Amino acid sequence: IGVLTAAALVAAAATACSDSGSGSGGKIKLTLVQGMAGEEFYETMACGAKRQAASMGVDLKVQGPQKFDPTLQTPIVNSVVASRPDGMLIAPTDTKALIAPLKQAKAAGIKTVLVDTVVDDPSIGVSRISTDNVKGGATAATALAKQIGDKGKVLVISTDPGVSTVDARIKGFEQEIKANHPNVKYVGVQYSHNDVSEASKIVNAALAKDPDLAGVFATNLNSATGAGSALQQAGKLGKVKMVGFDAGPAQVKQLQDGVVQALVAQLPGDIGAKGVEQAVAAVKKQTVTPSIPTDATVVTKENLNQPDVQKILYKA
Ligand code: T6T
Repeated sequence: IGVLTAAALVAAAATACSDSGSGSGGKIKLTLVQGMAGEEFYETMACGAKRQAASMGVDLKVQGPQKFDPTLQTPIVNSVVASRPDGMLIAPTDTKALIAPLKQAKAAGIKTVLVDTVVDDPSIGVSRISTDNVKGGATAATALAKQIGDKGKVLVISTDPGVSTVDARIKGFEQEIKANHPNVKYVGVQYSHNDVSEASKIVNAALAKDPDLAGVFATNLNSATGAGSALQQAGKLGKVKMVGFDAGPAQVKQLQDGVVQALVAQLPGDIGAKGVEQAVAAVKKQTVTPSIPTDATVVTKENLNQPDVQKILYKA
């Protein structure tokens, strides 16, 4: 086996993530609607989906709003529905607001697969593929409790209520603290609207209110980036411990710098690839799996450099 040069590796990566078959006739046509364009979790998901689409000879387009916001995602769904693909993979940005547009997709005969997030209507989505987020939240609670010696105040930073994934992570976190950590005092959840600077502000205000804050659980990428930089700027490194969901480049840097002690890494590439598989099966009227859980891995400084951990870190 030859050794790939750096240039060849870049070329291979570009090939793996480039759009597959642009609209050639006769192919199954799918569109992936991301929760947010350009964000590492959803770009890694797109990469997995594109690779799978290329291997199955399927045409896949990818679109997403500039912000994680149902008022920006809804018009994208409407235009995808108007373009009549055979199937759509979507990460809905709100459990309720996206129900009506997704009903339109169903009425138009578009096979829809929910990737990552879901809506509160079980009739939508021929298949739903995501991390077990309740379990992931509980895992984060266990990791944070261990870091703080199982005592002290802990705060959760999330995005917005009504986002299925992060709501489930909060639920799992709360349940685990309540059930198994009597000396950990949960001071509640605050919402950053998925905005890095808002997450920082929240942590700064929390530190002013509770100078003895012991730990923070950040439920996704932007929450963690903002919360971590606030801890860093406040000189709280090592004093306030943090666990974050997701493993983008900024989170890995924070882990290396001792800002965050553990990450719960998802498998967005697998979610995208399985989404394509299920959508194609639905279009071909083959057997579809209604619910597919994907794995989560706790990443720490200790296991960060293991090859099996390196390969699950999100792409930049
Ligand atoms: O945590 C992921 C995703 O699972 C969640 O639904 C929204 O936030 C992320 O995209 C990370 O920022």
